[in-house]
Amino acid sequence: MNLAKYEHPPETQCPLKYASIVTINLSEYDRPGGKERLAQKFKQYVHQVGFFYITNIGLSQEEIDLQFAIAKAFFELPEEERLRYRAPLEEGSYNGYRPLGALSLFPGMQDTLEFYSIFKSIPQSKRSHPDLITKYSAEIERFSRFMHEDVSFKILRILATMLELPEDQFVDGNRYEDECDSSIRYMLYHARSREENKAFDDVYFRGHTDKGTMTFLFQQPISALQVQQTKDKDWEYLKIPAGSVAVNIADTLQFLTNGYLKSGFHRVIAPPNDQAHLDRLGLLYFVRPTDKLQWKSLDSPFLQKEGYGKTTTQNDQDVSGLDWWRAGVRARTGANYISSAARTT
Ligand SMILES: O=C(O)CCC(=O)C(=O)O
Ligand SMILES: [Fe+2]
Repeated sequence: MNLAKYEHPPETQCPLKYASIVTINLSEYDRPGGKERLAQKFKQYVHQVGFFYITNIGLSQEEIDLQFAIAKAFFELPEEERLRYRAPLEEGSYNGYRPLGALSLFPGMQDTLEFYSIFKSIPQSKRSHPDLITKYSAEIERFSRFMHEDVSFKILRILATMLELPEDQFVDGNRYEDECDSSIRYMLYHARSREENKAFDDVYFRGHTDKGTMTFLFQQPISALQVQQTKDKDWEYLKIPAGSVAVNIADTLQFLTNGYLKSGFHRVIAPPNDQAHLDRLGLLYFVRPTDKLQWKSLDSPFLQKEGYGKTTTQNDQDVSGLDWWRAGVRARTGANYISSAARTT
């Protein structure tokens, strides 16, 4: 069976308040002096706000849409088959399928989304997959390696350059061959009726920051993802058109830089009226810290100059980034997201 070309649903016609955030042309990186120029741009824009867009990342629209097509086909598999590949969530790992209703959004009200995570193609993360995924394993591996070693490493090197840290400071804690829970994620939000949305207070995914290193969110015509750029600002929608990818700085980078980099606060709510009946398919790539990353924050002349130098070892821990990450997932298995302790995911 060959997959049909994935057709993205039409954008909403409803007037919405979209966030104005900076776009970084990643092809600039490969030009002479490009990394340094981008580091200057990041200094201006990326310090206060945990979100930005990137363009010209180096993957074709066909390659990206193939991932959407695989995602769509995965969620069309019978539930019984999807459940056969359930992730060991209780051990703190998302490697595989997270079924519908894994978390409660309100007491007794389970979430209405499901996702399938495909970890890096390394021996430590090997697991069985449905035939559909196995059939496309070469394309999936190429996508995952490219997002990880090309796109995310460019950004990690730009950030390290900006922070006056060794260029590979962040890359070394996120190497492809080291163990971590970085993954492609295919994600499906099930449409809910007006009454259900009311009962859920329109929430699909509570306001949170991501716990990893950074997250990439691909084209998403169904407007439901909102960001809060800074604490004093209102929620605003993100518009992620074809050709752009939204990047979300996550908790690990915030921790390592003593809060200089901000982990983006975001949530997913019910789509506007003209899209409310549509299931929402998502494609994401999560970069998460490895077993080589030491959970100790950093210091640099730049961070000191900016007032974010390291002044305490109080928040450091004798754990790896991987262990820190998994402890977080274990702690929230089945958790009620109503608890303010669960503001990260
Ligand atoms: O579906 C989205 O647009 C965002 C999902 C998200 O925030 C997450 O999975 O952490
Ligand atoms: Fe998130």
